[in-house]
Amino acid sequence: HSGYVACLTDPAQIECHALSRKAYTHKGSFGDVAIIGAAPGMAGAGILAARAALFAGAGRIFLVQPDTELRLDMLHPEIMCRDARQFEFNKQVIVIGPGLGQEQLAADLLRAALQHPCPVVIDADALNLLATKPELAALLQTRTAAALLTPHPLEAARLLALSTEQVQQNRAMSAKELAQRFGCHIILKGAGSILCGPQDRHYRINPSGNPGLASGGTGDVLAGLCGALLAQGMEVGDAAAFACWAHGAAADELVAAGSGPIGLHASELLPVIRSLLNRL
Ligand code: NPW
Ligand code: AMP
Ligand code: MG
Repeated sequence: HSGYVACLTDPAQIECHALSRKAYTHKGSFGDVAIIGAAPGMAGAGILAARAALFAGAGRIFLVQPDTELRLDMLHPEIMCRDARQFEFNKQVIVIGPGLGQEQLAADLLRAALQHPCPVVIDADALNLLATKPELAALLQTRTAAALLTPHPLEAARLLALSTEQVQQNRAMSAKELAQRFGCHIILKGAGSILCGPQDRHYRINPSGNPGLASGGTGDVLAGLCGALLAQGMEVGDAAAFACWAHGAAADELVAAGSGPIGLHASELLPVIRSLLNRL
């Protein structure tokens, strides 16, 4: 595509020294992540994103909900569940969208997140809100802090006002168009996820992963993982590439162990992702 060059992600070439831990560190050294989502009926999406941030090493994790359907993740009480109406944005990396819904409060939360001067990961319903609310898209375009958009092909199609087929026919150009239009880093998900940044002359193809990932909740795990890597200080392009690689590699390990592709589910990725990060 006119000098737009493809390369496969090589995990060995991704700068991830930010993840190594020195003796005199504390939870403040590994960043705060606020997951904004988990509306009634889709609490699981927010929980999966929050758990992914926990298993990927973020210092503190908040799960910020439009309605406090959930007061506590009983399996992971480390996660602090908060009511969005009372939540104060501080220095957290924000992951917004998993199970967020598209009500007025969700749009207000996205506006507040876009005005927050810290890295933001925009997924799921937050992408759907961007596709329907031009004022929010304009706010994203004027932001200076890092932003990472993680659409699946239908979410990308909504953002580009195309059909899913049109996006899939030219995935690399679709990702590039999104990166340039919004001035953001993009992960266009699906088999062989495509990654690119707004200034990039190349795009990356993620080589890991398999059809075991084709089940509800795996994208929510990816969003939380991206948030945790950003909170630990990785540069946004590296965080996106490394998150995609580790997410797919975890699925590949599960399949090799006989736990998929049939029946592989999002929760199972979490301890395997943790193990991969600790084996770096
Ligand atoms: P089809 O069926 O082929 O026409 P939506 P969502 C397409 C939350 N969740 N290649 C495909 O379309 C999310 O976080 C909650 C081609 C598919 O049916 C969101 O907030 C969960 N097409 C909300 O639900 C677990 C592809 O997109 C359609 C494709 C809605 O999100 C589930 C789905 O897109 C979920 O995460 C590909 N690779 N990938 C929970 N446990 O609480 C996707 N498509 O309509 O935007 O719905 O992604 O489920
Ligand atoms: P979402 O649709 O938001 O739940 O995200 C699904 C996740 O699973 C993304 O990271 C996709 O790249 C990944 N995924 C889905 N289907 C496949 C597949 N057939 N091969 C590899 N990865 C997949
Ligand atoms: Mg999703």
